[in-house]
Amino acid sequence: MHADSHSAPVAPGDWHARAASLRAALDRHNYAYYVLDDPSIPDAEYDKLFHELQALEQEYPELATSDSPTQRVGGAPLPQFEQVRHAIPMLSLGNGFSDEDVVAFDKRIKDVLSDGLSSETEIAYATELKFDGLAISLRYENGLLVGAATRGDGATGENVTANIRTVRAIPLRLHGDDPPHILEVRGEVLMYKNDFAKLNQRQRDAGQKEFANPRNAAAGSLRQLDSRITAQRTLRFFTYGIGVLEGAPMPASHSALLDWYVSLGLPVCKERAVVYGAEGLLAFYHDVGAKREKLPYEIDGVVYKVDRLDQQQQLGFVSRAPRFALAHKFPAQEALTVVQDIEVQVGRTGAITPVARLAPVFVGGVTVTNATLHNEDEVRRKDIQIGDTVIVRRAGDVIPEVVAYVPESRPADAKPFEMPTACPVCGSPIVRLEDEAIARCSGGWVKCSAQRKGGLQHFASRRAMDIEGLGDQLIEQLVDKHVITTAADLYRLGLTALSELDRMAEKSAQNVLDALEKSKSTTLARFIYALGIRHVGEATAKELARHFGNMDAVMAATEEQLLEVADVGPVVARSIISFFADGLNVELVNQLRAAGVHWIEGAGIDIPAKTLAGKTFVLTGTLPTLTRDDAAQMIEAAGGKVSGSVSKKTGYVVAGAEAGSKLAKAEELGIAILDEEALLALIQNGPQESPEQAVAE
Ligand code: 9MJ
Repeated sequence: MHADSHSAPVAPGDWHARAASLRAALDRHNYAYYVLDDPSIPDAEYDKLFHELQALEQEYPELATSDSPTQRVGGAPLPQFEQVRHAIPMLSLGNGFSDEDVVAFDKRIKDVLSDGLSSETEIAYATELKFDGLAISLRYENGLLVGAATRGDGATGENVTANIRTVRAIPLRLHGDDPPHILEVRGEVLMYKNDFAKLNQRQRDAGQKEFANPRNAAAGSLRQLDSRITAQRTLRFFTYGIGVLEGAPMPASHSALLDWYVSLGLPVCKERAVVYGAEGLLAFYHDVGAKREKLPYEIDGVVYKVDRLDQQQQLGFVSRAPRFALAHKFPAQEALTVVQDIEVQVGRTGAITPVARLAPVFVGGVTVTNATLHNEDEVRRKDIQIGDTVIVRRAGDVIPEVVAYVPESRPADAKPFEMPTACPVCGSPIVRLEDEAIARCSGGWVKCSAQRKGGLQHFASRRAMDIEGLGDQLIEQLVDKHVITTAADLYRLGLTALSELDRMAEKSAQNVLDALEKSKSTTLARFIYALGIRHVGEATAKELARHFGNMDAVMAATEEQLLEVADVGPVVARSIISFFADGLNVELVNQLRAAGVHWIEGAGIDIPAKTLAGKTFVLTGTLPTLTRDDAAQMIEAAGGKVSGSVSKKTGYVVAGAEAGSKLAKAEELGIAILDEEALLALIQNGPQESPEQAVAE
């Protein structure tokens, strides 16, 4: 924090200096937060400084300069937006969708520039992200923001200056002592995904219409006639272009232009590079594609621009798009299609999920025919009906979902969804508890084969019993053909029964049997998780295993005892109690144990309670007698944690035969290395303090 940002006592008459220092401090914090993405003070501190400046300016109005952070709050509504003519038109971009398009783009450019180049020279390109927002032009005169306009049709846009002033990522004054006489900065206004989610939550709470996506939310916020509303929405900005420039030399390249913008305090996205040739362009495309979902904002592709501005000029324009640039689009994540029907699916806990059956549509790189509608309330809230045209979204590996319907396209015979009263699979009544969003089939796994299948699929899944080769479809067949009912039946399967199934050769049947055999040796935490107790996820299962150390104690635990476990609240505790109150579930556990499913129980090997509390272990290589799971289970039972990678925070690395890079890293960082014997001793006795530590504490 900066010394001048505190409310120091100020001598009367020094108000000017105090206001200037508050303005500078607030600008700096804004810049750190919105441009550098590196907050310098807590929000509450910022607010304190802001209110101090506001109070000062109210008392002495002559202190309120036009670039003061207080002038971002937004004023009285405009009757309409004024039209603004762009001195230099705002361009659009040509699009490419495939590797071939990119290769052709690079070739076109090489052909035009061929005069001055040898045929081997690769073109230098500036690469950046293609933001999915609104293009804006900002006008700075002598460093001061004086105007902002939307792109409009490229020649004429709308004057949105009052709204743009509320965007804290946009400097009201450029940094540096020698700003250009005139600078028109072009870039994109957008909304971050988390700010979009918060905005929609607020809209929901206020009973107002939600926005379909961050782009619409950004557009809706920027095109508000009342800038006080814009001020309440967190908008961001990234620069990527230039219009008029007077009173400063034009940089020689696009990358140099962006570097200059950085020095002027303008927000420039860090995800950019200079690359060479089509190969460099495609590598950038794939790099960005891989991190797309993790970015805090939405992008719909990447943009390539010939880096050298003299070459850009030589290339010129085709219609209104520059020949020197290409937008390489990702497959669209949203598409329009028609809801042909709404059916319900029954999950492993009986949860009833309405699912939209869609006319097939290509979105997010695959053909989608179903999309989740989550639950009954969600269908009502979004008012999705059968026959509607809807926006379907598939982002990354996320399950496709219906975002919204298109009101103009609703047919007269559109049919609202009705929640069935009986389970479509087993006919048991569907019930919905008053305070729950989810309706459930009341049949349980005994009556409802959908729940049985779901439960078994969960039991076999990788993070539960990890039965390799026992996939969802195989389980469906086994249940449908009444070969199995419970998880215990899985361990009674024989080669003949399995080989008789569709698409099951004897070899794969044997593989499944081997996997079943292997799965019998497990950990208590995995076993608890595999049971599929409602509200008991992986983390809770681990805590239960760590706390109780053995299965019988978990099954016998009272609500009070369960509440002592980290992670367990009343809802989880009651769910566990009611699970084991059902004799069938207790019998299932006993049958599984009788079938040979086993684990190392904390109590059985007498591990002292918390000898390893606070210590993190990394396991690597093959230990002489313990499997890695056994070792992990013992460490966790003794209160330690097991991690997958070595860092400075790692307490010990347990190394067996053929340990690899983790061992090397541990040696490099000077982390204690244990063999199996040393690990067992440590678990029994706890860490022995070294003499220095003893003194230090
Ligand atoms: C977007 N939308 O992110 C341009 N754009 O350049 C980037 N748009 C552009 N550049 C010239 N990164 C015209 C439009």
